[in-house]
Amino acid sequence: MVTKVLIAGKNGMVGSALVRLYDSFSNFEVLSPARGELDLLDRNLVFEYLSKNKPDLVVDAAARVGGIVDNNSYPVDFLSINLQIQTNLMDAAAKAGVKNFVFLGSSCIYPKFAPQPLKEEYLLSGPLEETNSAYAIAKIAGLRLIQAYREQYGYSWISTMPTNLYGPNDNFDFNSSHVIPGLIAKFHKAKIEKQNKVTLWGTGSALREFLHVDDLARAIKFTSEKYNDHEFINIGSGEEVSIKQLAELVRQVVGFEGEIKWDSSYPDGTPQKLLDSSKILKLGWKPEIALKTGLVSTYAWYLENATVR
Ligand code: GFB
Repeated sequence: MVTKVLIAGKNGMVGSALVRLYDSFSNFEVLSPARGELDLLDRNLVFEYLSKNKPDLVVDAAARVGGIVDNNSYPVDFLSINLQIQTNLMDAAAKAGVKNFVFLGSSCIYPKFAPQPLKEEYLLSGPLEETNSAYAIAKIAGLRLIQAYREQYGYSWISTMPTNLYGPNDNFDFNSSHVIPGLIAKFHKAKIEKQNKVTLWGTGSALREFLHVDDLARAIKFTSEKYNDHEFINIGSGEEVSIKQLAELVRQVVGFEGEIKWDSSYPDGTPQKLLDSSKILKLGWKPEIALKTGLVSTYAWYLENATVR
């Protein structure tokens, strides 16, 4: 029996990893419309597409995402666009009778000072991190809408809560990217231009957990088949580093030999956001790509594919 899976957001880092994974299984038919074919902000089009194609599973990997400075600069985009995309997809999927739906949260939506490691029940237990509160509220609304569809219509739809992600097909733009692609691009430019220093944001003391996007794709397929609960489920690697340690790792991988400076006029954001992933680990999933290995392969992808500045 072939399962039809719709991957929304196929050109993004998560969406493209999901397409890579599901394409490798002969018992899945992958629908991965690009924005030109299915504009997720056009509610009527989304309803038409879902009722015409009737997928068995929808994974919403489409969102307006970005690093700390991007979030801080465009709160309207992060709130309005994400609310529209997720609501259009879920409402259209419900109308089309889609059996399974996986929504993605993000570890940055936990309270700024919640106890670590973060358990699922800590969500909404305290004030949000200001730099990305618009994105957080949009994502929290999406988690709640999944639960509402379970309560009101009995759907077995679920939400996952990934930690900070990195990998191929990420956004490597200096200003709008997340930290790993940002550092890869900055160290690489400094290396080829023989600069003697690179200035990074904040103090470097923030702690972050990182998961390779191919590990996340496997976790999403795993939970869509093995997990069916009202509560969302954390997906983390358990591998945590300070941004200073990360900068050292990326510097070695890229081969930059100059100095690293820190500009504390930029925000550090949440001091720490390590997930407690014991629930998914108990179910039998585990991460397979160690950070150093993932950094090496991501830099190789960058050299092959990303337009080098
Ligand atoms: O990955 P990042 O932008 O987002 O920043 P968050 C992580 C940490 O790296 C922060 C520091 O403490 C940054 O100050 N950093 C140092 C840098 N140099 C750089 C640099 O050149 N670029 C970037 N981007 N950071 C995001 C949320 O928070 O987490 C998003 O804003 C999203 O909404 C994401 O959910 C997962 O990890 O701080």
